[in-house]
Amino acid sequence: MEATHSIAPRVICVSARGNLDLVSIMYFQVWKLYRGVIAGSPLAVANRVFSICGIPKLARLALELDRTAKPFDRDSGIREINMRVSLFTTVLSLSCSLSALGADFPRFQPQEIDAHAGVVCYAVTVADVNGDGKQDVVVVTEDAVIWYENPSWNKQDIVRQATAQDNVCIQPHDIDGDGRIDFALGAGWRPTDTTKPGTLQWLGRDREGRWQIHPISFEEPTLHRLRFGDVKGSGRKQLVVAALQGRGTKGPNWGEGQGVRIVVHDIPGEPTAAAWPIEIADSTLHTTHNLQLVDTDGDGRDEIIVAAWEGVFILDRDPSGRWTKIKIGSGNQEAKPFKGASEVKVGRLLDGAPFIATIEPWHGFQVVVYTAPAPNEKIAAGTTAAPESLWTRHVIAEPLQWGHAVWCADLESDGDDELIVGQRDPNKQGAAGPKGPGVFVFDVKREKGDLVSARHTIDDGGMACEDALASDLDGDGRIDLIAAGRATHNVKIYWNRR
Ligand SMILES: [Ca+2]
Ligand SMILES: [Ca+2]
Ligand SMILES: [Ca+2]
Ligand SMILES: [Ca+2]
Repeated sequence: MEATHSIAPRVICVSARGNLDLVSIMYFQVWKLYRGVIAGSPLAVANRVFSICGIPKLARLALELDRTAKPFDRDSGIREINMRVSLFTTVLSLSCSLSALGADFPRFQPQEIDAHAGVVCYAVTVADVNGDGKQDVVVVTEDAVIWYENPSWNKQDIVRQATAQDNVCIQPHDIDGDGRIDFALGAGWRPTDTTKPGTLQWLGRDREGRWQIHPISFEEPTLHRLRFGDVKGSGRKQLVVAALQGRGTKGPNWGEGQGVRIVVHDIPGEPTAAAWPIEIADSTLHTTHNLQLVDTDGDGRDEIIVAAWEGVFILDRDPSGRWTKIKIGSGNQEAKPFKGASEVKVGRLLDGAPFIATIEPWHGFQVVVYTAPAPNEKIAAGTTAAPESLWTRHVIAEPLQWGHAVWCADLESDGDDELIVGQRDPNKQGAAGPKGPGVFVFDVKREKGDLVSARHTIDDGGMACEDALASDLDGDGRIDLIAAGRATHNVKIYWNRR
């Protein structure tokens, strides 16, 4: 019930924007939803509902009306409620312009917390490193893992010059279950060496709080991305690791030869032992540049969404341990020399239907959104999606030189996810749109059956973005952006302000 209460009013209010008759009807529905939850008159409920929906102007109006209107008699029934809703919407129409019904896109205030973290900031994530309840920022550079303490952003090393250069990827998880956050770290990054393995390790603290490096056995060359998730439905997370290239493959046609082994590691009872049990989720795809673990079908097991040379795929494991691969996105197969898709994240449209956002082709120049064949259709193996039924591909922006980060989050608190895109290189001279590199947000909506998107520039030129993510760092309910740079070497927070 909690989920319904938190999501439905947002959806209803957003759907109703621009149509006051609808506002009236929808408000009544919202009121019905909330009357058992929030004490007080319908207008007090409206105040709460609109506050939750992120429409402060309407929330204040409701509060004002509630103070000035006659006391509401709970027994006087639906007619009274309807009359008040009618009064409410009439006053609305007089008091608010239609534009005020829609929340404006937030302003993102930049704060550079490090002007030079390293030669290359390969990855950025957030985790509560010191256990004070505030998410800290963690950055991986070629030779260090650094954390920045929220809110001073004081910089401290976790490790430096203690792992095989270059470090390349990181994810937080309490691996040893001691209540303190640990990190899985991929290192030994050599992008074209498809014979010698990269190194996998986890970083945890001893009793005295000193960081220790624990190697994990790993055989695959070009270790590139890792994620924690429960792909087995065991109630405990596994560590899923993807290399970039298949063993022995070479460019420019990286799509030929042996595929990448996507390796699922169980965290053993004694995680400091290097031999973590593994199984292979797939070994047929090439240039698997990124992956996300997400339970798209609500069966309690995460699927692996992977962007590859061959397109976008879902890898799903059934309880017996059998893996199924479903192609859902074509990727860009026309581009040369690189093909397919490189970044990938799942988001939600306002109607609740999932979309998948990618950069295409590999290290590409297009921002692409895939929508499911039918709204709300289940998308994993064994469900209603027919194998090989590709999702609809929408190119929502191009060119965008060397797109290198995608994240989905509801930055406006209006019920749907926006796409956050990090661009690593400047656009070619004379190209349309922003000059780049930078950070851009795309607001994607369905409109009369089509997908439309609006671009918002967060940073144009000040962030050669290698990695980015979204997280509410100051706990004000608005989701902030964090990005880390390659050529700019920097780390920035973009504070989500109204
Ligand atoms: Ca903290
Ligand atoms: Ca721990
Ligand atoms: Ca699932
Ligand atoms: Ca949104």
